[in-house]
Amino acid sequence: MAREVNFDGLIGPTHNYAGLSHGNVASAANAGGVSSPKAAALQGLRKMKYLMDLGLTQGVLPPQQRPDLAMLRRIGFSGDDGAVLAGARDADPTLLAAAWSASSMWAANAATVSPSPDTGDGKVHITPANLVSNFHRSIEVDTTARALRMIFHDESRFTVHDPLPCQMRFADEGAANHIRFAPSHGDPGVELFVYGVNAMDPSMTTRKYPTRQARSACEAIARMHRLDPSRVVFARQHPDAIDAGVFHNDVIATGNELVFLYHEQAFAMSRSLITDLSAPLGKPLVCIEAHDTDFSIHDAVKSYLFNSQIVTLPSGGMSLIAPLEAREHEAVNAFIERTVADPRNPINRAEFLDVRESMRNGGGPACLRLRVVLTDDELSAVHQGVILTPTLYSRLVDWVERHYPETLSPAELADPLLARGCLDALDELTGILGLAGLYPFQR
Ligand code: SUG
Repeated sequence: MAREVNFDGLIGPTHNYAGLSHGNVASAANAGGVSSPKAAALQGLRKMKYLMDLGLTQGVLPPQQRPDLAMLRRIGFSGDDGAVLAGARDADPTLLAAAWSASSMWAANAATVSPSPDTGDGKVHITPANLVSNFHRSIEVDTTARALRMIFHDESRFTVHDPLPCQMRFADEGAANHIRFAPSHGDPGVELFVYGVNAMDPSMTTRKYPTRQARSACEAIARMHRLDPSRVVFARQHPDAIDAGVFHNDVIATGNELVFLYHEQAFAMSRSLITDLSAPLGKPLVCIEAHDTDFSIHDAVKSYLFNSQIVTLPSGGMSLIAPLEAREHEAVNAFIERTVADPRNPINRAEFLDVRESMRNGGGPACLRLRVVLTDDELSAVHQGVILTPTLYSRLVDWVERHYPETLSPAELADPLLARGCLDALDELTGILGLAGLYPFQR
């Protein structure tokens, strides 16, 4: 027996809108706005509970220590906490915002995961993403790696690798550019790695927006995870998609088991891709291709339909867990209705969830979660403190209610008292999740 466990990033108390991600149109559009950290975290928790209530196994990944004052000190800001924060604000507000960024909420970027049926040594392999393309995200990797090592601590079943070298040739954004297909979760799969750039191909230059995933990173992960080369496919993102705001492939394509949902402009070569994926599976993929005549790539970015989670329901069939924005878009909603009604695919339900606070930074339902396929035995070896139960859900809601600011504006990011309050909250959180010692300030 194997199941997919979704580990969602718990949205931290410093969630804010700083416009730090060039090429992410929602992040740019909302730069400088006032965020609602409490509402954001409660939206995220409600999504986790929704999946738990569907009978799925749901995990929680803790937020990071923010603001990251040690990072600001490392780049030359000095004095007490207030002086460090004010110094960064005066020198470059984007550095101050990076120190406060709650971007680890987007757990799809935490790591790439290959489950045990796919790997040469029968272990679950996990590579934390180096996230070198954006400064505010690159500072996540140490704590992410530590959290994953604490959660997947059993070395006889799990290998948590070191992140790839921190250089653009190995730019890695984790599972957001990775889709695993298999007849059912526990069967050997075929892993699709999607890249935006190949440093070895000089014709692939960046155009309007940056490319964030390098082919060398994909190849290295496939080797490290001991994947069978005949069951690995590398595909290039369509450069037009990147320039339309598809900064990660999970904004334009997703899959579950044999279902592959994508826009016709997602990949540079869609036709051969389907053959390459189906051949080693020995079974045809169930392809749901959205055409430009259904809706444009810009509508895909606006609605985040492809950032839905497609989950296999314990009762049979699949559900599409989509953001509210997809229902609000007429052409996209019509496409969803056609998909659900179509007996040729197993998606027989669509649910629309409110994750608007995250969406305003370019993070939909699927961005917020890291998928880990686990056997029952592997699941029992995972640190149980992070597996959602009704009790844990209530404790986390209560913790958020007590500690999170209602709103956060850019002007407040220089406040040392707010900074102190965040650390107190995180200290309590590691007690709730049984992850004491996770944060630098606790060691
Ligand atoms: O890396 N936004 C994130 C969104 C990540 C979405 N993840 C996936 N597609 N899997 C990013 O661009 C914006 C932060 C800001 O502007 O304050 C940000 O980092």
